Amino acid sequence: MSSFADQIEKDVQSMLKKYNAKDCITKDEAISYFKNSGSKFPERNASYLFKAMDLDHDGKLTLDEIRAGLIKEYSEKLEDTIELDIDAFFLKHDINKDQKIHKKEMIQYFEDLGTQFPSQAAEAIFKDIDTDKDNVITPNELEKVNILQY
Ligand SMILES: [Ca+2]
Ligand SMILES: [Ca+2]
Ligand SMILES: [Ca+2]
Repeated sequence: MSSFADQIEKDVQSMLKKYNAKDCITKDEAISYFKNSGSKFPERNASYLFKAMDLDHDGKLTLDEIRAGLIKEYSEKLEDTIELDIDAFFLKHDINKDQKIHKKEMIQYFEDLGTQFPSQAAEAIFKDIDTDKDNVITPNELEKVNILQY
């Protein structure tokens, strides 16, 4: 099992615990959870939750439904993070703002940083990211790598 799947299982279990439920969450359990947690609109909150997660509309959230809901939530967050990272990367390196990072720009960046070997540093990054080897990094190419390390 991957760590992602482990995390989802953990979250499913802690959600059941939170709602004081056994193997599925009923609407009543959700309402009383929101009541207990001090929500002003417990019923409305429960309705939102069920609208988002109760895929077969039977008024119960089964383990599979909770799982699917959590996975969706995670992947949306993940996508947001990746987009933010790509934006930040371009802000940092795309000096002439043409939405492409030319090798010159990357070298410039490392020169400004005072890196000892700016072209080698740029070269190393292009080797990883510039998959079509045209010496230009595009947003598409960035999407395919984990840029957190750069
Ligand atoms: Ca259901
Ligand atoms: Ca550019
Ligand atoms: Ca390229």
